[in-house]
Amino acid sequence: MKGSLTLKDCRMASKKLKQIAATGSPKFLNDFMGKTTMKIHNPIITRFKKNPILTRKDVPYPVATVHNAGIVKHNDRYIMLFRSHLLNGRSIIGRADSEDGFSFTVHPKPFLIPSKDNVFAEYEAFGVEDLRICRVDGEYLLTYSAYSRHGVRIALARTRDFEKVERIALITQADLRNVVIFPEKFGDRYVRLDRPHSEMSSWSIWISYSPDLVHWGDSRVIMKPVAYHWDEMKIGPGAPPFKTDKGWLHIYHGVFKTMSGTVYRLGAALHDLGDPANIIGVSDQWILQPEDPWEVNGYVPNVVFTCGAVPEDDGTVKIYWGGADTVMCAGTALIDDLVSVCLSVSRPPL
Ligand code: BMA
Repeated sequence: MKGSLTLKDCRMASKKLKQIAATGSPKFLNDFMGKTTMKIHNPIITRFKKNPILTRKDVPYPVATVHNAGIVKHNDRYIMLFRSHLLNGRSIIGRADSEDGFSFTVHPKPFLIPSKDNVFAEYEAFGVEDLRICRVDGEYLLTYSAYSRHGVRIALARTRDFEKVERIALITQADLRNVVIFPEKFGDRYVRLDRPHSEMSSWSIWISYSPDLVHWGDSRVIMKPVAYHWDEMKIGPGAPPFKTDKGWLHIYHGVFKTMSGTVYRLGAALHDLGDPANIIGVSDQWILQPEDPWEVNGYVPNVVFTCGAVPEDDGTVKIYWGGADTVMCAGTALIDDLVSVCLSVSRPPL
């Protein structure tokens, strides 16, 4: 298989590891892996020097946390819709805006709180969480977790201007989370990645299709955790996928269980441009793990969790993540590096 290691690779890796131990990290990842002609920078994601970019102190109403934000560039401004725990432990969504993608100002009032109307009131009663923003057909589709005594479902809303928000439908049953919608239709259908819960199988990434955004089906599993691997406990969709020359790039999260709790990290997968159910490469290694103090310690320790990334015209992508379910952080990566790590340092999707 493309990207699998031979005995020679392992010997070379062992030699390189000794060199690294003696001299520090290599500048390029594949100096270590020895797998591609294209160089992949190490680290792949460069953290913004002034992380965290947003904390509860920046919010003009009382909240315990600021994390797991969806982000888009709208009319040359970055709009961040972030999750906050209220002081009763339930979550709402706030809005912050930025000119440069790093320095954000929070709006005086929350963006989305649990609905008081019709069916949404019943299913959002315990809070709204982890919103993703997916731009499709010139409007923004918002997918978020709706919590209630019945479990967790995904609600879908739409906006054109981030002022007026219209709830469309609850688009899953319980229990399912982390829905991201592709920015384009395939044939005449919308496509989403989602993550059902299961007692029999480790939680995996699925794909589903819809003619109208409300009714979804033809679901099937396309990516699973790998045993004794950084994502062995569960994986889930992260940021809505974005288009590259080589495929749709999806940054997802993977979880590993340790003796002192779980570790949430980020990984990357590349989906076929014409058929997103076909995954053409998954990075064998994580692309980001908790390292900064505000990622290692906080409301939930050892978590980096993404709901949004903004690809730029200069070949970079800004990636945003919640640190320890407490603060928002940002970093940048070369899109080519993310594509290369999926294709050249890869593991099977299933
Ligand atoms: C997941 C979700 C995320 C959270 C993560 C780590 O199950 O609840 O919102 O960031 O756990 O606590």
